[in-house]
Amino acid sequence: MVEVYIHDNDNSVDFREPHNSGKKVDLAALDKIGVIYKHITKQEDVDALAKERDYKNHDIVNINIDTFKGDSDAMLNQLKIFYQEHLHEDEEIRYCMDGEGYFDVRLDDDWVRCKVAPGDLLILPAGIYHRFTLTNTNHIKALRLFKDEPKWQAYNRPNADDLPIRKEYLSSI
Ligand code: KMT
Ligand code: NI
Repeated sequence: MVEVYIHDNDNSVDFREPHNSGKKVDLAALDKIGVIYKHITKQEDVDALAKERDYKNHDIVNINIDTFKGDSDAMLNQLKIFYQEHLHEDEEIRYCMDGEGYFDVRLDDDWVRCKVAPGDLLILPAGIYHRFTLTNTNHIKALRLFKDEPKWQAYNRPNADDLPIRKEYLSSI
């Protein structure tokens, strides 16, 4: 089951550590910023949700040291990219199948950290600033659902502040 809390913003510690400030965040607060959480155990229920929301594509990613052929520098470099604060122009769904990970979503000056485990599913609205990292177990297998073709284009903060999708998001919450 997902654990949600405010990140402690202590950047002297590896970003894969919990960074739990001790301030809990409830699912209603996530909902307020447009993030929907569900716990789903059956793949067919994930498929049904994807269909209902008109998703057309998906992929499965395995992120662990083997993905990078044992090259921990290469893994760290990729993790640093995932960890840059950014947004996308499409809503996206992430479903944890195995392992665990942290999805951080922006709430004003704070990061809300969502620790996902198998069965946890997050719907991130278009235009929300977010970032991702593995936990210190260094392994996740996740299903990524895309509305259309995967739009990997990531717009980093603060450059993305002026995008129409950012303004739409802000006026939606
Ligand atoms: C994202 O949107 O940041 C990602 O797809 C990261 C990997 S999903 C576990
Ligand atoms: Ni992203």
